[in-house]
Amino acid sequence: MMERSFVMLKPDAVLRRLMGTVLTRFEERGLKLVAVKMMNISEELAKEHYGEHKEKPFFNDLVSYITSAPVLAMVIEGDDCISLIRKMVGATNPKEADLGTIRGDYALDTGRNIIHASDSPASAKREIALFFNDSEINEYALPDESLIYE
Ligand code: IDP
Repeated sequence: MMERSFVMLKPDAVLRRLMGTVLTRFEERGLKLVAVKMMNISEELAKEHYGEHKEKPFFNDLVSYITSAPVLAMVIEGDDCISLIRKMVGATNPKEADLGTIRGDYALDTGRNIIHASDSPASAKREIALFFNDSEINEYALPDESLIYE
């Protein structure tokens, strides 16, 4: 089923010049980027986005980290792409992430794990609406879709 996921390269990915490398992985896999923007997240948006963790001991550090420099927020479209992108991203703790995953290849610490990706269709819907207006999401066809999909 065609899905959209919310993906965000966190400040460490931006500052470490990993944006191109990570975007290339999604593009080479055959996924379609339908919205991308660099932005500074306000404290309010950070707290809303990570609301489910507000009682956790790492919450304040997480909000500081995510607001410390720009992020690259995006919407990615593809067949069953929410779970597929989570697989590509790897485990939350990069030391436990498989090699070949984004976190497993480029990160070491849970608190600096370079990327966020929606974990379910409900989260994707909520997160896309938090970061993007409908008018910022681009609908277009890729010319090689018949090569990517059966
Ligand atoms: P996820 O990003 O793999 O979905 P979540 O459990 O939803 O993982 O946690 C959200 C984010 O909060 C993580 O990506 C990481 O940046 C941060 N985080 C989670 N657990 C810890 C922790 O124990 N210490 C520091 N940061 C954490």
